[in-house]
Amino acid sequence: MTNMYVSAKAQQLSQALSMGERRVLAKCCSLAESTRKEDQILLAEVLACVAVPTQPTRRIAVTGAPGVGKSSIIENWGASMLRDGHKVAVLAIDPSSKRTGGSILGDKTRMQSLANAPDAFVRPQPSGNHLGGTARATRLCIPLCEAAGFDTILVETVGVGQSEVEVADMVDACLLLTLPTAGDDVQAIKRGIMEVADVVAVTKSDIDRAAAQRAAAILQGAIRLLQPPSESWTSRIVLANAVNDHGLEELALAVDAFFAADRLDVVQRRREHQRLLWFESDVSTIMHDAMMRHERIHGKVIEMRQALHAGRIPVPLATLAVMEVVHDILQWKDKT
Ligand SMILES: Nc1nc2c(ncn2[C@@H]2O[C@H](COP(=O)(O)OP(=O)(O)OP(=O)(O)O)[C@@H](O)[C@H]2O)c(=O)[nH]1
Ligand SMILES: [Mg+2]
Repeated sequence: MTNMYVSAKAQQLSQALSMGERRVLAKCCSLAESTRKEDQILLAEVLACVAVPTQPTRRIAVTGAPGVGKSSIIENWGASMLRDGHKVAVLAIDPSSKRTGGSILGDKTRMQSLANAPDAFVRPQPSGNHLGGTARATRLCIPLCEAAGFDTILVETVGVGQSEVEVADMVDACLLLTLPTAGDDVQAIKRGIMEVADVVAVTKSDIDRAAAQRAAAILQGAIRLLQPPSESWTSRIVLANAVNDHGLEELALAVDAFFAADRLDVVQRRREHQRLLWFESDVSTIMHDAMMRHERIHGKVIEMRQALHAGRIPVPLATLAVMEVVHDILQWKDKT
């Protein structure tokens, strides 16, 4: 696929990775989180070497408001998948805390049995210093986990704003968890998550089953209104809880149906599209960074920001001023 030079170190790492060596997987995940150029090069080489998994893999986002029960469901559902012979990796994104911070440690203890199981891998994703930093690392960790033999990758993300939209573009299926309270349903619908949810689980159904059933009915109606009818998939609503595990089987069945053999080409096409989106987004990031490092462009942007702030200039004019500098510089480069 590629004729790039691959160092002996990258070959060693990719070999160890395909043997399923957990310490090497953890090391590669650290490379994915690193912003150092040498690390990024090494990781790109590793990913270029690893073989495509022979069995189809499943990439699933588990999303929902803070405290809705994501980690608890993952722990119990994960355990049942392990019993069925799956190998499960969990990438837990937490935008609110740093590597050593509060709720990540909470997650580790909440997902204790998964974290200790030989066929599971739990990796908290430290929040990046800049927006999109976490998404970048998670996106890279998914193929790393697959290379190490994990067939099911669960990405736990707190359902607040941007992280949800970003995560939908790196997984095959989105599982949305929601509480059985009317307020929460409306919130979920408003925030537009319903459009991308492939399976919706009403959580903590042990507390008030009747309320959970009512919430499920409301959500069913909302989905019919919000999602364009699709021949290939109609979103499913299930009840679930992590106390008596009632409903977990329906949840698992809904996800299994999403990944049924006759739908694998749909999943494959979605991944192809995502690869291009990933590339486009990386390209605009490097272009932007490179341009902003140029003294004249940077100076003009700062100048225009100040002018806008002071109300001295309308936005279109400020934009044109920056564009003029960019064009000038590119033309000048063309002539040399
Ligand atoms: N009654 C009941 N409580 C639950 C259930 N699932 C989770 N909880 C409790 O709800 C709290 C939050 O659960 P978590 O699994 O940590 O929720 P989360 O969505 O991962 O939370 P964050 O990662 O912090 O956003 C914990 O105190 C759990 O014990 C459930 O099905 N029933
Ligand atoms: Mg959690």
